[in-house]
Amino acid sequence: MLDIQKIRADFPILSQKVNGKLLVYFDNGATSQKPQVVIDAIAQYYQEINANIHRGVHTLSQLATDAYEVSRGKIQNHINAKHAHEVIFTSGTTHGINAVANGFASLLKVGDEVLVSALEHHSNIVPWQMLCERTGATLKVIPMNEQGELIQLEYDKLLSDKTKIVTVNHISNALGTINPIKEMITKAHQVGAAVLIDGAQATPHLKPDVQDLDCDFYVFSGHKICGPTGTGILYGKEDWLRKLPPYQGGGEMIATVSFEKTTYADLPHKFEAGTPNIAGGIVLGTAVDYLNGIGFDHIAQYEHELLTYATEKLSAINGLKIYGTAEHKTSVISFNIEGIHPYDIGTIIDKLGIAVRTGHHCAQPIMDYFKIPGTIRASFAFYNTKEEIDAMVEAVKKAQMMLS
Ligand code: C6P
Repeated sequence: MLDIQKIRADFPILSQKVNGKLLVYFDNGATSQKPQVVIDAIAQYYQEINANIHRGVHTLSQLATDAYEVSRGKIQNHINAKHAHEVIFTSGTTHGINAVANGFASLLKVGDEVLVSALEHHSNIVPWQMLCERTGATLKVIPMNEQGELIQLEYDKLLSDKTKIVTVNHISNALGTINPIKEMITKAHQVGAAVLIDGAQATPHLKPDVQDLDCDFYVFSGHKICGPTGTGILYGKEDWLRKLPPYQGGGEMIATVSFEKTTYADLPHKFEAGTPNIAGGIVLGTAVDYLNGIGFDHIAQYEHELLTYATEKLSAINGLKIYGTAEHKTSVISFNIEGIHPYDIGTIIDKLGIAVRTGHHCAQPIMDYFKIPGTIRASFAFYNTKEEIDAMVEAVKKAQMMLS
């Protein structure tokens, strides 16, 4: 059992008033709030050990380097990567996907196929479209059904020896669907394709085990797991990271440089050009420690309760339709109210202190599938409560009355 009031006290922003009302923060899919321990760790880094890393022999530089590498080790343990050098610090999920897509440009040719899913965020569509434009490879799409589940029979049909990489999210940001990625990875490997998993929406809710999943790449963002913005992780199997060329050139990613030839540094530095977000990388380790202190089993169980409660309460509102009713779902509810634009509901409930996301959620193909401009998305975290859900339901009813 989680002590929610104790957990809420860790998050100073949650006791704040917005528009004169106590904040109800249901936009966790966009970014999570930060516990005091994370906020303090950022200040502590700048107050005590701020220096550039991997560069100086002086004490502060060594302290900062050590803290950065300790954090890499924490992430390695957290996702169960075999080696610390398979964990690359990035600025976020988008950066990680672009690094891999860019690397595949050297491997693809006309006739090859890249498989994405109908449930992807734009960050896991556009880099692959750009890759296909560059190489002449073809982008194919695994379709979804009305519940927001990927149609596995269609996936089976799309896989062939032409498929070079399958790239799919672990959990959909717009609908909350949890995809059966383990089975999908096994099938992709049977035709010799690599697999990238976009874990941006999964990592706030579960602890991925990259060795058990056997994925080739797993990417996620630090800011969605209580860490700072501008942080993220690209996990890649050692063989793949060795095979792919670096994404960016610059300081720290080299072994030797002359005007005739440059040789690259070993992993992970080959993919970490330039001065990174040092404080962010270190504090991402603090955030992961914080979440593991609460425990992902507890988080998953409690968030499932919130999802069930909110689904029941919202479904009782006349004219309300929920999009995304997959059997396996995380704590995200996308909905609309008949005859009312999602922005109008979002704007009114914001005045009542309720923060939700409205719009296409950077997943326009999903909105096109349902023939809607967007949805209202409430995404819950372990620090949310049933009382907050009640407040949202009342606010939505009020907005509906005002707008109809
Ligand atoms: N989704 C949302 O409100 P970045 O911006 O790089 O940290 O994450 C991009 C991204 C990639 N994949 C998925 C599945 C995502 O959900 C996101 C970010 C936020 O849904 C902001 S658009």
